[in-house]
Amino acid sequence: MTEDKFKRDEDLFCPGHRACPGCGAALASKLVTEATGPQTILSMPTGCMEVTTTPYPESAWGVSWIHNIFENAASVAGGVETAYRAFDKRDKKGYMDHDDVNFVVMAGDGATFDIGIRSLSGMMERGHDVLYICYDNEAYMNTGIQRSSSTPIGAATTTSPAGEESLGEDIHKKDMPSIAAAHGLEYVATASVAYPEDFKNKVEKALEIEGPKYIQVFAPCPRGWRHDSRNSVEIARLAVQTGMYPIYEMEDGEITNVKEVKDRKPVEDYLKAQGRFKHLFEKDEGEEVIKDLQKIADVNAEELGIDK
Ligand SMILES: Cc1ncc(C[n+]2csc(CCOP(=O)(O)OP(=O)(O)O)c2C)c(N)n1
Ligand SMILES: [Mg+2]
Repeated sequence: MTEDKFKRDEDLFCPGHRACPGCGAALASKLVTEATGPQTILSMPTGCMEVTTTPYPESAWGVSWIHNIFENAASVAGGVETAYRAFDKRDKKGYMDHDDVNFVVMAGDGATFDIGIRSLSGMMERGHDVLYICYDNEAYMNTGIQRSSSTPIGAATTTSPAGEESLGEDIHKKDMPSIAAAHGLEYVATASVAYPEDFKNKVEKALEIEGPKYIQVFAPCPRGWRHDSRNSVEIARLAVQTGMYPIYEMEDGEITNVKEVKDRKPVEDYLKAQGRFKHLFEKDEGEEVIKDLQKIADVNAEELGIDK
């Protein structure tokens, strides 16, 4: 591409990638690069965002981008960050100052909650100056919609299918932001692609802080959640408006900011919009699961003070 067609400062996540229409993770990626700017080294493990944005020899990324295996995205980012510290102490000809570079991980929920949690924990414990962003589409989408420990109860996936014996996933979603906060992080936040400015502000705020930071962004997957691709943002908004996916900030372990909701909607509005919860409305036993999910939203609302 010629220089004038490829304006690095403006388009750091470029069109032409292979993500599905309505992909929440692709939208999240674009928002991340808008917030980080070009002086960023992004570490990304395997997952939908990796396979759809970097088919060899192409890349949709205008920031420095490192692919690594599932298990070690956080270790790689921590290693790069440490290398920049070392460069600062020596002749750093040709390298930017450590303080001028953003060290970022972007990884799916499977990579974060399950397979990469050890390296994430180590990176946070060692105190690397790394912002870890999990794009949460609540399953292993790239390999065919298998459940992860982020999948909410009641959701049908290929490994938690709904059928005669099953009502979909039966284990509660792991509270990953609290696990991150328990490492003593100064900044942990949840966000949603339905509130892009809020998300970008959180990324910018996190990057101002020295040390490890964790942001989890809700990213609908039309293919995996079985909804029309045009409804991704609306479904993400409903997740917040029902209390199913609260968005908040935690500073030094304390909740300091919550997106409040006026006239919180029933979770049914959110569930009905997605095929992955369809069986809950077709089987009598589904009613109990819907009640459980409503309870999760109510507890979120009470504990976080969501209701306006
Ligand atoms: C150690 C290891 N196990 C399994 C796989 C196969 N694999 C590749 S991508 C993927 C799914 C990733 O899920 P997630 O991190 O949630 O990202 P998403 O695909 O949903 O974007 C899996 C299981 C792998 N590459 N490496
Ligand atoms: Mg996923």
